[in-house]
Amino acid sequence: MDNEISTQPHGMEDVEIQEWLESLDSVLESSGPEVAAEILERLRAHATVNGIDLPFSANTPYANTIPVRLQPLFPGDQELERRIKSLIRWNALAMVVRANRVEHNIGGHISTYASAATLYEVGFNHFFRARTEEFEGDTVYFQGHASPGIYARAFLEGRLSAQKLENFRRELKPGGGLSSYPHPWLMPDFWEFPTVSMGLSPLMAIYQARFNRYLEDRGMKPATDAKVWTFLGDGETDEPESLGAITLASREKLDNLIFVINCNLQRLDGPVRGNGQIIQELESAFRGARWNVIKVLWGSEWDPIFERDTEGLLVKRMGELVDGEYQKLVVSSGAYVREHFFGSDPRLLQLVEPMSDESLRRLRLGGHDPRKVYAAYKAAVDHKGSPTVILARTIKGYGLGEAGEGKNVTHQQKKLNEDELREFRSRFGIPLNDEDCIEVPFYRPAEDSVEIQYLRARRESLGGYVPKRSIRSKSLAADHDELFKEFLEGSDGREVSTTMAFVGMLRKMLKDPEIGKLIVPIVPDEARTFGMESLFRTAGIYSSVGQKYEPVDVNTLLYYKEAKDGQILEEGITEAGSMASFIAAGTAYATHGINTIPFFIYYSMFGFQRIADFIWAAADMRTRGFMLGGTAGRTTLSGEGLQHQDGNSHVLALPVPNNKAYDPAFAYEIAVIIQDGIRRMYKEGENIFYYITVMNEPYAMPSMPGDVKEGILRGMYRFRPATNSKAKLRAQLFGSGAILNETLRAQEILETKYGVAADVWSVTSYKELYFDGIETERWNRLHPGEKARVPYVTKGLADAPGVLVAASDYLKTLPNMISKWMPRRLASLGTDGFGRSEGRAALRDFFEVDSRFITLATLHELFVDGRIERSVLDKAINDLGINTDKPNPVIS
Ligand SMILES: Cc1ncc(C[n+]2csc(CCOP(=O)(O)OP(=O)(O)O)c2C)c(N)n1
Ligand SMILES: [Mg+2]
Repeated sequence: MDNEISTQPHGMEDVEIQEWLESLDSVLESSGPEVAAEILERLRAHATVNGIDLPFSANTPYANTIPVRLQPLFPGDQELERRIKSLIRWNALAMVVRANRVEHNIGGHISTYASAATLYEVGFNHFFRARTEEFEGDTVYFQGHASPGIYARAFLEGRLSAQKLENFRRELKPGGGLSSYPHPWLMPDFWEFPTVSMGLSPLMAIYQARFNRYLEDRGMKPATDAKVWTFLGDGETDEPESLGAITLASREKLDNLIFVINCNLQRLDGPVRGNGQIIQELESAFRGARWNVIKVLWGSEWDPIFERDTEGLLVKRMGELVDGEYQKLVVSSGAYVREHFFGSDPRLLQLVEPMSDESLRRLRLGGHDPRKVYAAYKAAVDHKGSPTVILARTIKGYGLGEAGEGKNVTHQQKKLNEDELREFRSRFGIPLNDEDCIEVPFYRPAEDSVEIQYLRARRESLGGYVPKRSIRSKSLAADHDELFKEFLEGSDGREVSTTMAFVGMLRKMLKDPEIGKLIVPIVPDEARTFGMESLFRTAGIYSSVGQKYEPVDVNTLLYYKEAKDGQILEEGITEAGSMASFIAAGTAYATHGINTIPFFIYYSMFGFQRIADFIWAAADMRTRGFMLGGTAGRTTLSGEGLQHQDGNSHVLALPVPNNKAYDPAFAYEIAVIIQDGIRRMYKEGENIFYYITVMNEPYAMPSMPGDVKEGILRGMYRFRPATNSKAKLRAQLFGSGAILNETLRAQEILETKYGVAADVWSVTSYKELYFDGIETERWNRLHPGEKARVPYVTKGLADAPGVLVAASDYLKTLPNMISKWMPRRLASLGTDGFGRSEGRAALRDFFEVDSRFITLATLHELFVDGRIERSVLDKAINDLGINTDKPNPVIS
């Protein structure tokens, strides 16, 4: 980097530059910043017209965005707030140090909160408004690694006991503990948003802010000035999700959204941009995306120095250093700062001549100065027309001194020695003597102390405590039998796909007097694929600005209708963004007290496989709603090939504990699952959500064969028993999704050609069957003295004779994982391997899941059992036209 300082480009005289600057100053003084900006804009245009090639830069100088003269007065008691903050710092540190004394390596983070304390405290004391009866409240996404500080504050507020703090990261202790990071699943009365998987919360927050507008525009909640505050790390911004949706936020003019990026210039291993400037990089990205960017770089101590610097030398020098140099400077002595920072130019040295080394060392960064942070927050909440990002410069591990302040190891620092503890205590004025302090006790002043009184009063004036999660929505009342009845009746021979059947249900649900308004259809640019375009016109596509153009297809019945009160969230090609909308809608029962019911339909391959971590976060957040994996099934989606054909998602859905995953074959099965899902989630208030795969293969939908609702929901039921139950050769065939039809064809072939009488079962959910099995085993293990329970699968197959064969459009592991509860050996067919661009018949031959292979597997099982001759098997292979030397689909 060029360290030479010159303010005289191309020999321009100082005086000339000075004249230009002075005349701008005078315009500023007499006519204000808008006129000054207008003049500069005109000058830029004029320069361009005259062939002056102005280099593009989205950056402003390396200085505070808000000048001192526009800085509002700090409304709080700064000294008292500093004392409260110091106590929180101490308790946050104590929590981590104590936890690691009790159990070595239990972990926890000190340095993240240490750097962010002022950013949070200014928010808590002056900005974050709680949810009340009258006001919906602000929404705050806390940086996951700062959680010790948030707990420590709740301790001072009297919301968390010392016992809870003692059990930080030891949640299984009697009386419970505190989760390492924000997890609504584990602390449902406290945390609202899981943020610790980096990059998820910035994207979720953008869609949350947009969903708030959606609710307002659709008249479902009053328009308010509630804000969505999102705290993130500068290192976190390297996650593609962090910045991936920032243009949506500006396009939608989300001035209800505020990002606060804690720019301590460090991540876990070292500097975020040792050789560059992360703040300038972020500024240009956000300014380029048309956000309101507020830089808070320098504390108030710097103000007089800037004032003395009439030549702009200081700000130029500040722009020259790379972050690696800055990291070194902040932990160096005043003498070092004088020599290495100011020493680059005698004129700079002169600026700080009157200052002692000690006062140079004490020059604070902006993110540690409440006055600067307050000014930035105030400007952010007052700003109209675009989202705001605050880039606040801080020091990682602020206050830890030798124990880690600004050091590369600071992120992992969990222990302090006695000297370090005493130093920290003294620096922040914690009233503990030398002896007590090394025990690192939690410290809370008396209830009637000025600190606690002040802290309580501040929160009271902001409506109560934050974070706090509560459920304010009322349960739905209706059972919706009428709504779903028609779908139990079949399609009268008409061939429809399960996707079409689902869209029919969706259309009907949208008209329902109770739930119609609550439905939120979400689709990432795939509505036509699913035959949902008819909903465009009837439900409308949500657009915050309505429709400013006449759509090209306006004369058609199904035209592309955008509307301010449109109901469909047509998100464009972003499964991550759509999932974030799903989460916002699926948690509105808590966040807003509104029971919105999201139906997110997407290409099934791009769900669990692509955005699994968002789904995990949704589960943690107790999100409710329905995810529909469209065009599902490795062999059912023909033509599309390796990247699109999904035989994985039902396996990838297994780990999500509260997700119910179904692979239904028929319309009535879907109807039963959705109706029951609405009941469980929105009437009974269960914290579950659904994954349902729907296919695009058309076939006649049968009517529901008797009362099989329980079987559908629990995972399997006998769909079509064998006609000749007295036959000598018997089999049980299990089919799922579109492959159920192959199973039914195999049933026929087996009966007519080989004299095998087979029952056909529809397996709607291997996951449900598996969970039932492991839970039953567990109960039996823990209750050996009681009558053993029997898994659902075992019970169901008690009177089911013959060999067992399962086939699905997913990996063979699904049926295999429940086979241990079956009465006999199971042969499993499935679609392990890469997909192919082909038609359905060829694909099912390739993956060996068609009726021929199901027939063969059945005969083979009978042969292994000694029930049929080898010759029968050989002939069958020949008759069925099976190539025994075909490539192995699993690895080809
Ligand atoms: C997706 C993901 N990857 C990695 C991590 C592990 N991790 C936790 S904190 C951290 C560094 C955080 O740095 P930064 O975002 O700058 O936050 P700071 O603590 O400096 O405020 C990392 C890599 C994580 N939590 N999530
Ligand atoms: Mg950082």
